[in-house]
Amino acid sequence: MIYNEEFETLPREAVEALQLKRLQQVVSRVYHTVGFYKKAFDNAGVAPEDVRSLDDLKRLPFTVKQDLRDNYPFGLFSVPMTSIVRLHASSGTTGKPTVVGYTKRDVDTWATLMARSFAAAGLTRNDIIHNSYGYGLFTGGLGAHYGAEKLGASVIPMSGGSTKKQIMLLQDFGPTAICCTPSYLLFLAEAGKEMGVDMKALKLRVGILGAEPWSERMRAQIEKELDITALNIYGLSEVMGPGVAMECIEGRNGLHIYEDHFIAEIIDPKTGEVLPYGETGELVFTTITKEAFPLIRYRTKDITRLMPEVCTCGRTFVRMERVSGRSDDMLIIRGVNVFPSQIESVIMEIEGLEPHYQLIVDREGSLDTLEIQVEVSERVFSDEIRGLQSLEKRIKKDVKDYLGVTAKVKLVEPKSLQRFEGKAQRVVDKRNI
Ligand code: DLL
Repeated sequence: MIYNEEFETLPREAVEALQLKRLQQVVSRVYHTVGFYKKAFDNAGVAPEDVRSLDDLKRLPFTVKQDLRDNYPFGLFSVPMTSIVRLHASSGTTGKPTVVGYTKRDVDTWATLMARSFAAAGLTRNDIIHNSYGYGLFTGGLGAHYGAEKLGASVIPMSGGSTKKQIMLLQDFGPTAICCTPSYLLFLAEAGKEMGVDMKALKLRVGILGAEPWSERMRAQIEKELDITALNIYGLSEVMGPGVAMECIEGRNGLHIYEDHFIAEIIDPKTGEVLPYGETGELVFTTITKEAFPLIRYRTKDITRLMPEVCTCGRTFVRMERVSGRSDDMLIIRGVNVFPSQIESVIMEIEGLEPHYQLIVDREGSLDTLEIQVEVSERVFSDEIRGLQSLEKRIKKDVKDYLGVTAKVKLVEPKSLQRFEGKAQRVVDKRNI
């Protein structure tokens, strides 16, 4: 079923006409309401009136995560706080998170796009949706929740964690769909098996999986272990949350971008030049209907390509290929976004540690692991073992408290980690996704 048939099957010319109209409105609005954009446009020598065609979008400057950080927490909002009904946040590159806000209408648009996404997965009001995305500042939980309710389905607001309870509810409540990260679903499949549960016999029919990179290989494994259809959902907090793009059950090849709300471009991450359809590069989004927190040409750092070919499902929105990587060093560990620079900030706050560290990321079974190896100072090294142990504990605790990830910590001798002449290679990612 197509949830918003009127919009989702618009002829291309109509999509583009709608995009242009909405783009012109948003550009004019941000110019007049957000100091940051006025300055950025003025510096680039463009005015809102210069946007006469969609092609003129490329004259506008990019927005990057650092801009969000510089305007922390609410500096890029385009409405007064009295109009904001919801805040979410995700990882920034260092200490502070990136904060996003929504008006009532924004929350409703988001719910609609999530309802569209569920419908694209073949779900209706007759379905029971088990939602294991985390509820809280992360957009996954509440985003999927509101969409499921909008669709009229029954939603189980399970959130993450409590594996045994998850398995119990999957058996007892008989949900027909599950929302979580692909790696967590594999983990649940393993855990269920260990508990003696026949995971293939559950009523689950479909998984709406995203928030981290995954592969066709993982899809095949998930489908085999659980006997379901595994579909890919994409989104990012800055742009909205989950439901920016979604794979349809008919095509299962690329994710339809909701182009009546977002304009997507692919750029060369080195030069910023816009690349034609089909070429691989960094995905850039402009939001054209958001009220609270519109974004102009936001660089996602996600690497993909756009596929304009018409899909068998009847939707006319362009598809993006599954994200193949990032153009920055952000890691996603068990669904939590982490920048090496954030770990560095935590380490640098702790006395007795040297600024030499390495992050080893791996996957044990279906779960990501992170090991932080860090050099201690000569003084600490010659200390007694108890001192070293409490230092390890402290790092582990701070990383968990500030960044929300559990890490193994290994203190190593001074000068034992590799040194680099150019850019330091801090991360060794051994995951074979
Ligand atoms: O992860 C929103 C979301 C929640 C999407 C639930 C899908 C499902 P952030 O925490 O801001 O938001 O992280 C956004 O996660 O830039 C990508 O790098 C990555 N990501 C999200 N979905 C996918 C996906 C949510 N399907 C960042 N495939 C994005 C690959 C994904 N990477």
